Amino acid sequence: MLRYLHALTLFSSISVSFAASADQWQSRSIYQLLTDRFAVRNNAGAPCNTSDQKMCGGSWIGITEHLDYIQNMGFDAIWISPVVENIDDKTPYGEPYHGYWTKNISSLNPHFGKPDDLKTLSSAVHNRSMYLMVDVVVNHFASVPSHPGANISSLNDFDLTNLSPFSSSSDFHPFCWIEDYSNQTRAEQCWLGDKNLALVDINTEDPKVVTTMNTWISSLVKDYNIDGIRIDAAKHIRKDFWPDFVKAAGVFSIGEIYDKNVSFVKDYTEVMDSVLDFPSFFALSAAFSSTNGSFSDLLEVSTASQQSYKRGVSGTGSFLENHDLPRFQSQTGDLALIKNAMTWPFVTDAIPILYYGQEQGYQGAKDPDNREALWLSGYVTENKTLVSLVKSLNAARKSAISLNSSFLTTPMTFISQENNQAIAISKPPLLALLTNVGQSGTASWNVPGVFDANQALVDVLTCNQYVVPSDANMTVSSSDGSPKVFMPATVADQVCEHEEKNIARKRRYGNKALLTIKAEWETFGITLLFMLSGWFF
Ligand code: ABC
Ligand code: CA
Repeated sequence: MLRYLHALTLFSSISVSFAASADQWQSRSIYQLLTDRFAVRNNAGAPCNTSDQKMCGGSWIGITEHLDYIQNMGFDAIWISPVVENIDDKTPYGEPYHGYWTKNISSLNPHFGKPDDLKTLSSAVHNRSMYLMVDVVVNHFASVPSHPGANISSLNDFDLTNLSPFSSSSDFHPFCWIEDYSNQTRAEQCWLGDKNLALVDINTEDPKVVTTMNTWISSLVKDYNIDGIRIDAAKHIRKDFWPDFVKAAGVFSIGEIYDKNVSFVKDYTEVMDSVLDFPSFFALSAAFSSTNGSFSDLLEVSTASQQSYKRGVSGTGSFLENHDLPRFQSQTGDLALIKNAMTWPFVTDAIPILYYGQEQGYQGAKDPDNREALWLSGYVTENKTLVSLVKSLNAARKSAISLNSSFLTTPMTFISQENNQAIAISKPPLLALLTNVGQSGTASWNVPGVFDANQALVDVLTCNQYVVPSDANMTVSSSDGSPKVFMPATVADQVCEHEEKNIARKRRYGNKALLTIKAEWETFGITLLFMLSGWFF
């Protein structure tokens, strides 16, 4: 039992203000996309040069037309870019194709479509029993200074009259750049952005401003039937602003608290439903981006998050990439490392979030290169290793949820390995074996007592079978550094059915799983018998 060094048990059922919605989101799997870059209407072959930082023509209709692509990978929620009208000035950072440069919160961004198009997207998402998450920016509006590039000394350096509904200086905090992110007062009351393009900080201490924001979010959610909100720059507003805001939204809220310290992020889990798990992201990325990465930070951070976030890691968003970070595949081309890192968000207590394009192997580094147009990939799904991986991971998680009613509420446990380049994560009925030895390395895991002796398992990533030894002590190795995700064969077969059946079969036959061949022939024989009997009688 000493091996269970990181066995985590802290998961309390403290009452959460918006428990129902958070609970509903817990079983979901989210595909994050940038509206301008995911799909153009009618699949037109629009060019899109990411370094130009210009609008490429993606739209809500485009998304609606490509929901099959997302749903077929097993996602049941999408997170789209902010939807409100943005500034239309020319800036040194190009056009607001990302949607974060708010000009007017009362009207929608015409580049992404008409209000009816957003309603159509929302209905289409719901018709597929999927959820819609919208990114919302409360912290700031955007403004190009009257003399871009020149030093700014006050709000007078801006023409605020075209912003709406806030356009008087009392609606904004007095000018100052944040400069020091560790000074919380500055982080909340000074400005993001720079002298080329300022993110003019809203005066969220003013009760009139607060009421306007709460009324706005309430209407936005209702008008477009939104199921969840991702709160941009949430750490830049005083914490006690958030409870009323998320209550006004009335749906699941997940905040962006861009910081690697659990001790900093944890407080925000008290004032909104959930947070994007940045601390785990930093540790995850470091653990798998090279064969020298360390798992001890990842275990430490995960343990700390389980213990300090209000609902543990449950309900937080686990991600490997987003639109602000260099893509993982810009840091390593080692397929084994990539597959291991991608597996993590799907096998922990969190809600998995996949940033569009990762499944297509996109390698853009930092903003703006990490915002490639997805249509340039042709949305190809056949023979795409990472698309298959994502499909299997989503299917495995769904199967686990349906097999074990307490899957979502049972905290994961880590089973440390003597070899510090391997790690096992148990979340019954899933057992994930991860390693960072890389594609030319060999990894091995020793996992005692997680499954029953002689139990038949399947690694859902290869559909290979494995029978637990009679002492229940699993010893598993991987000769190409690939991850493994084991499940009981009874349910895993459904997951493998999901995959291209023939490829899975070939793999199994290749591995001389004669029992499987026999079983399949038996099924075939019985089916034939039934057909013949139907014929004769
Ligand atoms: C534009 C251009 C860029 C150009 C930049 C100067 O201007 O596109 O090419 O380099 C939007 C757009 C961006 C745009 C910005 C500014 O607006 O998407 O393209 O950049 O005009 C959110 C969104 C993000 C969005 C905004 C603004 C906010 O996800 O897409 O940007 O609405 C901070 C904020 C965070 C914000 C992020 C971009 O900046 O907190 O809300 N994201 C430290 C700070 C963080 C800070 C981070 C990055 O640096 O603590 O607060 O995030 O600057 C760890 C530490 C962390 C530390 C990291 C780097 O290291 O623990 O604290 O983070 O170890
Ligand atoms: Ca602020």
